[in-house]
Amino acid sequence: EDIGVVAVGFSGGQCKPGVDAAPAALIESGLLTSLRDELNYKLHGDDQVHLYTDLVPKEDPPYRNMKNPKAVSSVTERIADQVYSHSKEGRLVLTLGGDHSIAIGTIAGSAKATRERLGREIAVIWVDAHADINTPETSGSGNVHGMPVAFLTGLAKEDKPEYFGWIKEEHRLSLKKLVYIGLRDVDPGEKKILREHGIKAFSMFDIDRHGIGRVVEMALAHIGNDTPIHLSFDVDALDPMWAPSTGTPVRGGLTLREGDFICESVHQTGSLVAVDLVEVNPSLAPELDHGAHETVRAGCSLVRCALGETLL
Ligand code: DIR
Ligand code: MN
Ligand code: MN
Ligand code: MN
Repeated sequence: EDIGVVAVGFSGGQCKPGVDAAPAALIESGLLTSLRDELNYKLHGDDQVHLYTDLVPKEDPPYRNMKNPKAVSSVTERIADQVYSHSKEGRLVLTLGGDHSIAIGTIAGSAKATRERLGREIAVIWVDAHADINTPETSGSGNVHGMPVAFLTGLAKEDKPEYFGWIKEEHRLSLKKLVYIGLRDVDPGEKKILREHGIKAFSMFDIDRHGIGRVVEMALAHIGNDTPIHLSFDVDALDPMWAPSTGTPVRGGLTLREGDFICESVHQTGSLVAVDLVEVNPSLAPELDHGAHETVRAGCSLVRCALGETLL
């Protein structure tokens, strides 16, 4: 089986440096070689990490309250092309972030390719402590990593191409085909959006109540059988006990085993078309013994599970 790898060293969707170093750390710890040698995947694309420095302008003042708007827009537009090219060839696309703003590019690219290749709309399983569905207007922080879902679903729109106006209908995701798992830190404006649009979301409360097995079953049932799935996994969905080195850790999260189970279950559907792993920041939580190393290890585990390594 063929995998397209996109290694994205980009941190402009939020304010903490270091998340750009994650792809190199994941690759150095042997993630890609194990996919190649143990799972016998044929890898295409990068072992080299893209830094997209040519796309980051010198002047990039806020626009509609967004920070680094031009940089994030042009980097995600480029990522959309990279993911599209792999996906159009029928490869499963693995993107190693970077902050979660990069999902604007990965999902735009896989949505477009899947429409063209299979004539199908993709579904997205968004695993995260956060909903990342702020519009530029509801966002308190101005960080675009808190807005990708709004742009991808058309809740946020913009005409100017240099400010995400490049996102067209073929790049978008239907609100009905979106499902969240792991939420526990959702802004008031985001809660209103989730409620008003009836978006399917399984919070930590739901996981405590029903167990992870039942929650994943319900999430997959919502998506429907035989729908191409894009899994976007923010490592901060895991409890900081397992993934301390991330920009916005929130206590009370998934165990590593619960995260792995989500990934294994999605692999088992046979419908996976793309996986993102984002928000690993090896420069954070240095006060914790082996914090960065453990977080990288957790990230590798999630990806391996999504690609079927742990299933018999
Ligand atoms: C917050 C935090 N909702 C924001 N979002 C984060 O900035 O919009 N997403 N940390 O991962
Ligand atoms: Mn996120
Ligand atoms: Mn998050
Ligand atoms: Mn398999």
